[in-house]
Amino acid sequence: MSDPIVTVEHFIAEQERRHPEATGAFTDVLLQLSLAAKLISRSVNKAGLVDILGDAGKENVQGELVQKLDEYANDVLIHVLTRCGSLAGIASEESEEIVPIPAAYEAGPYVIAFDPLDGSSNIDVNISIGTIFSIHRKRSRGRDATLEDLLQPGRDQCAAGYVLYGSSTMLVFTTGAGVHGFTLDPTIGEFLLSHPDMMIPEPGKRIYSVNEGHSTTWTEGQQRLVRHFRGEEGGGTPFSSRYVGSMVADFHRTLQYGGIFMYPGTRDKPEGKLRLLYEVAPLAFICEQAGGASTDGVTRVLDIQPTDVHQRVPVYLGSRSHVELASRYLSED
Ligand code: P6P
Repeated sequence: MSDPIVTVEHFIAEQERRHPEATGAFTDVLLQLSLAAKLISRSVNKAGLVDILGDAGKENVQGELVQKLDEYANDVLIHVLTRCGSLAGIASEESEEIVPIPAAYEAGPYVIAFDPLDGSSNIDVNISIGTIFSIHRKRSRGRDATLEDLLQPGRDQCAAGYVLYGSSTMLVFTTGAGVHGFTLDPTIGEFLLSHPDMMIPEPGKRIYSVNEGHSTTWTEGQQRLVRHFRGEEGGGTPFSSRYVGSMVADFHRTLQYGGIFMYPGTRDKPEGKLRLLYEVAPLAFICEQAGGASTDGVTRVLDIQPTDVHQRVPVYLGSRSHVELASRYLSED
C-alpha cells in the first residue's frame, strides 16, 4: 500500500493537535459538515431514482423556485449544524434571516454561511452541483450571532470549503494552511485524503470560463478581455472556453487545471449574480490558499467589506496571471 489512507476525521484531528490553543469547537463544525455532505451525496446520487426531483413549489428568498434537493440539503445542514455545539448562528442562501441556534442546544464561538446546493438548476440533467461554506469566528458578545458576526471580510475567514457532487463526491477545504481534497469512498462512508496541498497551476491551462450568452450586456473592458482570450485582440494563442453553469464545478476545474472563472457584472446589473458571503468569498479564500488570485474586477475579493448577507459581487477567480490580466482590462472601463 503506497500512500497512507487518511480519513478527513484523522486529518482534522491532526491539524487540531498542531494548534495547542485549539478547543475542538472548530473540529466539531468540520466533522458535522462532513456528515451532512455524506447525507446530501446519498440523496443527490439517488435523485435519478427517487421521485425527489422537480420543484418543491415554494420560492426561496431569491425568488427562485426551490427544488426538493435544495430543501433537503438546507434542512440536513441546519439539522446537523444547530446541534454541533460550536456555532452561534447560520446564514443560508435559502433563509432570508440568520438561523439561530435553538435554546435547547449549546451555542459556540463560530458562525457559518453556506449555499446548500449551488447550481441546483442542473440537478435534473445530472450535471455536477455543490455545497459551499464559509466559517468565521464570532466577534459579538452574547450567545447568539448578530449581523456583525456574519458581515466580516473574507480575509478573516477561519475556514472555507465546498462539496462537489459529481462523478465522485469530493470535500475540498482550507483552514488557512493550504487546500486539501478528500474523495468519498461510498463503500465505507469515509472521505479519504486524495488531493493534499492543492495548488492552482500558474499560468495553468489556457481556459476561460464565462457565460458568453450575456456578452451584449458586458462593459467594454469585459468584452475586450474575452476577445483577448479568444485570440481576437492582442495576439497570442486562443484560450479554450469551458462553462458548466455550476460554479463549484467550474471552480474545481480551475483549481486543478488553472485558467480563469468569471461571472462579470453587466451594465444593468453591475453587481453580477453570485453571492459574496457564501459563494464568492469562500472560493476566493481557497483560490488564494492554492496560490491563485480573486477580484471583483477592482478590489481583492477577500478585502470586500460585506454590507448584506445576500449581496452579490462580480467575480474573477483563478491563476494569478490571468486574474491580473482581467483587472488590467477592467480598469479601462
Ligand atoms: P448563468 C447556478 O445557478 C449559479 O448560481 C452558479 O452555480 C453558476 O456559476 C451561475 O449561477 C450560472 O449562472 O447566468 O450562467 O446561468
